[in-house]
Amino acid sequence: MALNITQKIIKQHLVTGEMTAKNPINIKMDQTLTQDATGTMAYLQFEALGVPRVKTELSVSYVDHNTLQTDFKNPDDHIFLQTIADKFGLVFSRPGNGICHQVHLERFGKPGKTLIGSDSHTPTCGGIGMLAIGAGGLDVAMAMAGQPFNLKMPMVVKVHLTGRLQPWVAAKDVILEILRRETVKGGVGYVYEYSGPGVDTLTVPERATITNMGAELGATTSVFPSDDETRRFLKAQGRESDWIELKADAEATYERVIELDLSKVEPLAACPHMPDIVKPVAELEHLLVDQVMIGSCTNSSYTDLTRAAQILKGKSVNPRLSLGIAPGSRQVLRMLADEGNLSHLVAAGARLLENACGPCIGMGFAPKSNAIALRTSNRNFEKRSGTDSAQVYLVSPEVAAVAAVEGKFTDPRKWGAYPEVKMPEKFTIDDSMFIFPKANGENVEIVRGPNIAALPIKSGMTEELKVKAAIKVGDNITTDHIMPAGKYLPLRSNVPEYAKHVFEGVDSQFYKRATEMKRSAIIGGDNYGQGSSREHAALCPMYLGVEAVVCKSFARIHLANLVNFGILPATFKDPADYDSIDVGDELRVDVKNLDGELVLENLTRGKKIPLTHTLSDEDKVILKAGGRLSFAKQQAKS
Ligand code: MIC
Ligand code: SF4
Repeated sequence: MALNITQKIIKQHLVTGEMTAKNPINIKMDQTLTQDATGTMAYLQFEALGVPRVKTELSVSYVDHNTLQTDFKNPDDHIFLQTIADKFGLVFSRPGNGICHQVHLERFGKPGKTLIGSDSHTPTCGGIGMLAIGAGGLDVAMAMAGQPFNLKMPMVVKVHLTGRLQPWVAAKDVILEILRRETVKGGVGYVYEYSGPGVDTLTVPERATITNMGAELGATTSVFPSDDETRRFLKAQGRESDWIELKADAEATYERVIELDLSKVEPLAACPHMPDIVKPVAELEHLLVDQVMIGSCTNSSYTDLTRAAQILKGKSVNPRLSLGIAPGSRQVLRMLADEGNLSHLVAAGARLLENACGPCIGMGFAPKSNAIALRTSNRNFEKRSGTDSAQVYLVSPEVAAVAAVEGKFTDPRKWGAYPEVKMPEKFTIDDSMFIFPKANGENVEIVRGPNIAALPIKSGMTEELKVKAAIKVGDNITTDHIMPAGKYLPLRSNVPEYAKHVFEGVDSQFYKRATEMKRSAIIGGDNYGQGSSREHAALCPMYLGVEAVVCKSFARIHLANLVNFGILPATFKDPADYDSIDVGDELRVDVKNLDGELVLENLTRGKKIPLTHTLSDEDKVILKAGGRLSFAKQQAKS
């Protein structure tokens, strides 16, 4: 049978299940990655599983989110992660080495392999032909323990690329164009697989920009073929032996096909406050700009920043704004320095930020009140930048650099000659900021500072959920709405403290109300839980007594996280029933039997509301046990 790339990789890694669309399958994970903001929790969970050593081909623990170190909390997390890595056999990427996705692409990603990461932008490595999937930390912990990853067999969309990008048009514009067409929920249940003659014209970092932001479509992942370009990239990274060819069979079939002529794409911007509100830059030229940030795992590669430097060479940053530069990795930073491009950036007045996530996750460099900020990152959710009133637009490094000089949105195509930047034949390779594991970690002592709180574990599900509606929210609620990051990010390893901020920006009374209600439910609209993979968006509500989320539809990773933490995820059979529940209503759901439809009784209004769910048999057992960790522990005992 003719197979596409997604099916080929899944087939090679299939442990159980049938490869028919939407069917539950289990696949073996070759590699894992974590970052510090989700990693501390993932390793606490891994520890709880009692497995002495990771069982993957490669597991890497990165530190890139919490690097400001304004007090003991971040460094406590770092040393905890370093000692954990040492003990359990992981590679540790030290703070200062770069953003997990960029570094993984440079140093570890391998075509044809599977990767699971506790960060929603893990699909970045799809740019190198990996099947790279973002998940909650607990799913990553299970993969490190050698368990296969459970998912629904994805449907595959073919994105057929033709033509070639015009000067000043970038990979960022390609993914923005796809987001414009597909929306932030259009990708749920799908893998976006790129093909066609246009693929040859894109470098690996360009492909990685596209697969990175496939996360914003809600997609399971995105993947490019592994071809000569992939081979050149790996060779330049000193890893040619990691290359294999990977392409779809000529007769492979797809669920849908998207045609995209690269030569017709124009410079685009995602407007506040969603990545799919996309407009041509040419239509935004009336807008003055107050801040520009070039960086994040989407656009911080060597070519991105070298091009920005070439645009800024001999120019000055406009006095009305500040330009921040956050290179994606130490490799990128060193090469910028060695080739003189760092000097152009600094001479132009750019402010050099650490090569980490930084402003992308609201860690410093917040814009001023009501600012218009142009950022090359992937998410422009309200308040994420750290300034509630800021308006963040997502753009390519080209558009960002030109705006930094002009002080306003400017269609870069008017700007003269497009600086040509070649992919290097050899990247500067320096792995000295990785700590590779010792053969035996038995005697390593794990260092736990006061910020590392014990892991809350839920007891089994009761036969009947008798809860009160603690909050009712609209469509496209992100995990940033549920569990704000930014200034609270240092609390990631301290659930009791972090839980005080659940839904804070949406409803400041939520914590108080949920605590008083003791047993509660969340009522949501469409695409509930989109965005980040942070399992705290399930874990912290669980800690506050949330037992069910009832909404119109869910985002994939968040749905899995809810199951993992023992919260029932159910959808309205008839979306109109959303209107039949209000905050404070008393609700009852009989969950003795999770097979088939459920009925929610709104006791306050005397109304019966039919609910549906997409739980697999395994999910049901996990929910009954009170979550995946309780389930795994029960199994270990039996
Ligand atoms: C993000 O971009 O929102 C994050 C921070 O990288 C998250 C992970 C997290 O919440 O820790 C993600 O994308 O999964
Ligand atoms: Fe870091 Fe931002 Fe990428 Fe998330 S999206 S991994 S915060 S750079």
